[in-house]
Amino acid sequence: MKKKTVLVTGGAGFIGGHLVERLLQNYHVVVFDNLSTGKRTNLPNHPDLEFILGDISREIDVLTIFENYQFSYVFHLAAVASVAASIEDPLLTHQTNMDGTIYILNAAKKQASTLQKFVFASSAAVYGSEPTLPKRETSAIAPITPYGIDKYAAESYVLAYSHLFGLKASAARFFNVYGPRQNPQSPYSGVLSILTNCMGDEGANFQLYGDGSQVRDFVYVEDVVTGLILIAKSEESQSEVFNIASGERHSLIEVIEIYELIADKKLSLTHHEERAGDIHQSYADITKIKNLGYHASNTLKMGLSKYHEYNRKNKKLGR
Ligand code: NAD
Ligand code: UD2
Repeated sequence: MKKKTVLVTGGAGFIGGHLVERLLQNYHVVVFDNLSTGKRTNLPNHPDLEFILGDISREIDVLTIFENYQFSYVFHLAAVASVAASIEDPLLTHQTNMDGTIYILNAAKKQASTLQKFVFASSAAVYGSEPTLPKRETSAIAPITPYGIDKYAAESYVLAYSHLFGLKASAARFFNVYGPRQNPQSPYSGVLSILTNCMGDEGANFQLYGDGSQVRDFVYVEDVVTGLILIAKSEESQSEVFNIASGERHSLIEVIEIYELIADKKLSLTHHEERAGDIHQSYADITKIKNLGYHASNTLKMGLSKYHEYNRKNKKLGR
């Protein structure tokens, strides 16, 4: 039987690459990516994988891909994923994160009768610094960066297209995602990618901003993939938005203690002023996605062990 075709925009990125790997078990996958932050090496060589180099902020690129394929599912992950970049250049970010999303929605709308689900990658950044915890999907929306503003606008568009044009669509708000192939190069990279790098490097020093009491809900990338596929397959998810997180909460100090046990190493760290605008606590209520059958299979300890092991092996291979 012919396999169904799935589109993953941003499929060559950190999260996209993991999603594509899982989807290839059952589907023909088309990745659409401009490789601005993504890499071909994030993707496997597989007979059911097609890579298309293109830019979602160019309408012609988007129209062409939807003219050439009939998709059963669309996972829209392509974005300028860095908050710092969105602050530096809000307009350029907006062209990808907002305009690009509308181009994709307009094209997907024409396939609404056969498209089984359009899933949009949103972010916990939509909740901003409003302090009520845990964050539920019904919590106040108060984005404080161009990135968060565009994510909320884009997810609202996705749900509006569902109501207006019968597009079967849902959105997922990821909390702090971590795991193999996350890029640790920028000071604004996810803290666990930086920490993992430090744990695997003898001379490295970790810079701790604030006193380490800040709390986050770190979710392992494989669990994000599980959540995305569950949302795609579920009928109840239509026109709804879901938090994807682990449901665990840890302070940075706790995370460091857990990591030191896993790596059997004392971390060298220096203390620095708390970052301006840093949110003290962020964690999710995941009841809504649990009601679809989700559970995070990886505790923080399990996820960090896998990530550390992956890094160790790659270092040995000189990658
Ligand atoms: P990433 O930067 O690794 O992936 C984004 C991908 O989109 C890259 O492959 C990049 O090349 C591609 N891309 C960017 N602009 C494009 C354009 N104009 N046209 C085509 N492709 C383009 O980031 P990630 O962490 O894998 O994030 C994936 C999605 O998840 C993003 O939408 C991001 O906003 C969202 N998200 C990530 C996190 C996290 O913790 N990593 C948290 C919340 C939400
Ligand atoms: C996350 C997102 C950010 C934005 C924000 C919205 C990531 C990588 N960042 O920021 O884009 O959506 O949520 O709330 O997903 N830290 C250190 N040392 C380091 C790096 C970080 O102490 O070298 C601290 C940092 O000050 C913060 C915590 O670790 O208190 C987590 O930092 P982060 O950048 O991984 O994630 P976060 O939640 O601040």
